[in-house]
Amino acid sequence: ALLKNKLLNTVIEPVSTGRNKVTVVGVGQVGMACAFSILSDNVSSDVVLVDVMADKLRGEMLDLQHGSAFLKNAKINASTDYSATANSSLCVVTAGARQREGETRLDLVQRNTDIFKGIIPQLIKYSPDTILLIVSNPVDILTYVAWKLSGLPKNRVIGSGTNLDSARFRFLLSQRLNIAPTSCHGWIIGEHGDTSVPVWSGVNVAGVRLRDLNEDIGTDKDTENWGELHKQVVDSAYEVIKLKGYTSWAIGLSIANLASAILRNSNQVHAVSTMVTGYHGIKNDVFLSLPCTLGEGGVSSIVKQKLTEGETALLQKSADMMHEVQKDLKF
Ligand code: 6V0
Repeated sequence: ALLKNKLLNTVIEPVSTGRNKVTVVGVGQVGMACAFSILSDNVSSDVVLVDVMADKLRGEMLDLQHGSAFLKNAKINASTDYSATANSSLCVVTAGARQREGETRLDLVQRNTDIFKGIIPQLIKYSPDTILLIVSNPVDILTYVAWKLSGLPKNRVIGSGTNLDSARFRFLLSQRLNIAPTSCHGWIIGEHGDTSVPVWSGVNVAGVRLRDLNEDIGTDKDTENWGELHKQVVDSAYEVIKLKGYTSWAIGLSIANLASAILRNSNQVHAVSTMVTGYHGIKNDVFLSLPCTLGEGGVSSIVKQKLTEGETALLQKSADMMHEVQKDLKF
């Protein structure tokens, strides 16, 4: 008999798929940062990587597998064939072209839509009840594209949205106030990118609203120029791309945080891209970020923020822009 059979007596065949299986499509800078954060934070114990570049894919898989002894016994697999993704609870999609220096997120739209046509139906074929978490840019429009291509209910298709922008904003607040980012509360909603909306009316520390201390905060009238923080948030990705060529660590951490909320059914509130028709006077079917509770079913509720007229107008402008781009997309 084989050594294995001398050692082990089978009671039942082991269950092949864990309950928290996560597929990451795209093993570029962003996909690998997501996979690494998910594994090192112990969010999933069953991670599958997919890409079209077979060698790079296998190399990344082996490199992570070699670190298994330092992780909590996670299973790590990779394949160019989507059957390996079967029964994933969550599929994170990071595949596609990224911005080159000077290119906007919206410039990528048709290129990445075409790539999604080859990815989304395959994911759904093998995991019909999955949750899709879209990261590829322009993320809000591609979340709409993924929703259309997947046929999933809207609560199960989520874009990483302004979760990252909000984190960048909280970091900048923390620097200026010398308070930990987790204690600086501020939300950026709307489009992930150039027309995102900072909700200055709600920015607070320990429930003290900064606007009550400085009524001009975030406006051009503000002599302390706090509005600069939002400009920096908008410029963040451009700056990092200019300096190192791509962004990766922050988006990876942000995705692990979202994945954890979903897989642990925690009902944590995050600014993620969701279908916003009917909210804040938006009429078209577009995806934009609003604060959402996340759990096993995906988005379970949307927080109805009290926005000022100015904030609502900015959000509606983002929505109009999304719709303008979406209507010319070829599926
Ligand atoms: P990258 O390093 O070029 O990696 C992209 C990967 O996608 C490569 O490994 C490709 O082989 C793979 N790929 C391409 N086509 C397919 C396909 N049909 N099927 C499977 N895999 C494919 O790019 P990077 O990882 O830097 O960026 C990926 C995407 O994330 C880009 O669209 C970025 O703009 C976007 N980001 C989104 C962010 C967000 O906040 N939502 C943040 C950062 C980047």
